Amino acid sequence: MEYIVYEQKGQYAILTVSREKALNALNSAVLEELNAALDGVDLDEVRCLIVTGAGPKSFVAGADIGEMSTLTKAEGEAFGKKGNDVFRRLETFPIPVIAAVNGFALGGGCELAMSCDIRICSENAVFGQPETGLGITPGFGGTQRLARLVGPGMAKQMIYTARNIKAQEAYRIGLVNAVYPQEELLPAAEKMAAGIAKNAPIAVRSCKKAINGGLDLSMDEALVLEEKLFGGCFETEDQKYGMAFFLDKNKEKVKEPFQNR
Ligand code: DAK
Repeated sequence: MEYIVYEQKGQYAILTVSREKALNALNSAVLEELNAALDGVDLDEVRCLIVTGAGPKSFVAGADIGEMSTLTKAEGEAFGKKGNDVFRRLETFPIPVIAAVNGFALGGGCELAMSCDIRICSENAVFGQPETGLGITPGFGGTQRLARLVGPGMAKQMIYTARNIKAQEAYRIGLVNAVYPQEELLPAAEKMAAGIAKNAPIAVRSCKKAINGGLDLSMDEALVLEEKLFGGCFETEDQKYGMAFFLDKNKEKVKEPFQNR
């Protein structure tokens, strides 16, 4: 692959958008490679995925403005669909995805981060949806995911004004969970990924399904969804082992890793 670097590190993996000379902007090739990289994730082994950008300056500075500038209406829709499909795939990917936002996350970059389950960022990170300043709407889910994450009032302000916000403001409005010095960002993401990977994988995946699925349902329907996913855990060996370990009074015993079964 030319624009995506994928590295598996035991039970988690790091996917890096690597088109540094264009601040990792998303052209069609990057989007296609991102999709192909997701095809290649070994879901039997990998329990958490980190998405980041190459270099110290930018996570992803948006969709490629050069490529977009000459699109027709039909081509614009096709480009939007290509991005939406891969971002939706990431959002519904079976395992948790952490965005380690290491700099600019503008337009499609902010939308990529919002498609991940969890966002953390570096102190130099900048978030924004500058599309209205370019004569377009956000096209990779920004109008929908930003409103769900930070509330409609703040999302509308950011989108209508096309004003960028810095890391601390992103933290204040709940767009990111934590802010780190640049050099501590990836280690923090890896520590979080390893912590997630230690927990029972089927339970973690079920939690992702329950949270994501439940947000689109009424509370009554969402609780039924949770009950079903909760019930399903009792057919797993990991549940039997996890609870038996807790109940075992032998304090010397060391907890075995969960088996994903
Ligand atoms: N696209 C293409 N190239 C980009 C880019 C981008 N989004 N962002 C940066 N680059 C390139 C620059 O052109 C420059 O290339 P060279 O001139 O060196 O060849 C290189 O990266 C370095 O950028 P700068 O020289 O500008 O670096 P600075 O530090 O001065 O500025 C910046 C950094 C991030 C503030 C600035 O580059 C910037 O403002 N970039 C554009 C940010 C932006 O507006 N992003 C949002 C793009 S709009 C849709 C589908 C998708 C979308 C919308 C609709 N539908 C189908 C409906 C998505 C839209 C977007 O993402």
